Amino acid sequence: MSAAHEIDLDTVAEIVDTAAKTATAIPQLSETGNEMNLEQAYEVQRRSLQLRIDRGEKQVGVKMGFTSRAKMIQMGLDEMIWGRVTDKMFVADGGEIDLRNFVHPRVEPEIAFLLNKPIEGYVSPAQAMLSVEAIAPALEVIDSRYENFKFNLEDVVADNSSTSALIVGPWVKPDLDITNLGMIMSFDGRPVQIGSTAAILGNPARALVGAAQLAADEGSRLEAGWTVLAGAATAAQAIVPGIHVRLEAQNMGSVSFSVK
Ligand code: OOG
Ligand code: MG
Repeated sequence: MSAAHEIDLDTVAEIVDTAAKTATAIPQLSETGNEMNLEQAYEVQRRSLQLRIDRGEKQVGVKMGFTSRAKMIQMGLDEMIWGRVTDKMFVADGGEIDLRNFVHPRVEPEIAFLLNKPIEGYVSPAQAMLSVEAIAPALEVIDSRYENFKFNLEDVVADNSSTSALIVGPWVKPDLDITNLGMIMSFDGRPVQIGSTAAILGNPARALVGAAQLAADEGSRLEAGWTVLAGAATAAQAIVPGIHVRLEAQNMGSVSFSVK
């Protein structure tokens, strides 16, 4: 029997929640006596979401992680994961983020789906797209609460998969081919990551399918009105004070924010 059975999941949920709330780095759970299995890690994620809900936040979506080779290689993990997105995590397009609210944030070029119908169970990419009202270029600011941005799969899942902030650009109708659209992420006008939506599982609609699958696995579903982030098309890039971050996505438009 593993030590995992003796872990108090409520205590662990409070540890990760407090770290996020106070922007304070913590040692990896797996190295400080809180080694969990994946199921327990997701339970911690759900309980820490509940702590946010208790403070008045509302779940309005989910984000997928490790849906591209670039991200898998950067973090040394290769299993698709998800995190929960609340209303408080949204930053307006063209807005500003304050680095004091983060531990060591990085930004990623993504695309977002807006659902107008629930997605339930195991569906095909084409079926999943029938519930999509609109798509948009999006920037995700991830911020691991673990020291040195280092974690194993269970650690990162317990930490809500590093979910921290997101900036969603203009919504457009999902009637364009999204399987191979160029993406250029720039800092102060200089490209720092260049990629394609093809890097996201060969078709970002598959990330939506993956999200529906993870929901089905826990007996839930993706809800109408939710925003779903497909996962980064490239490696994440550390952000520093004073820069302007912009993502230009082919045929979709652009989205940007500044760093204070
Ligand atoms: C985990 C979150 C990964 C993505 O887009 O792949 C993610 C991390 O790398 O900290 O958001
Ligand atoms: Mg991401």
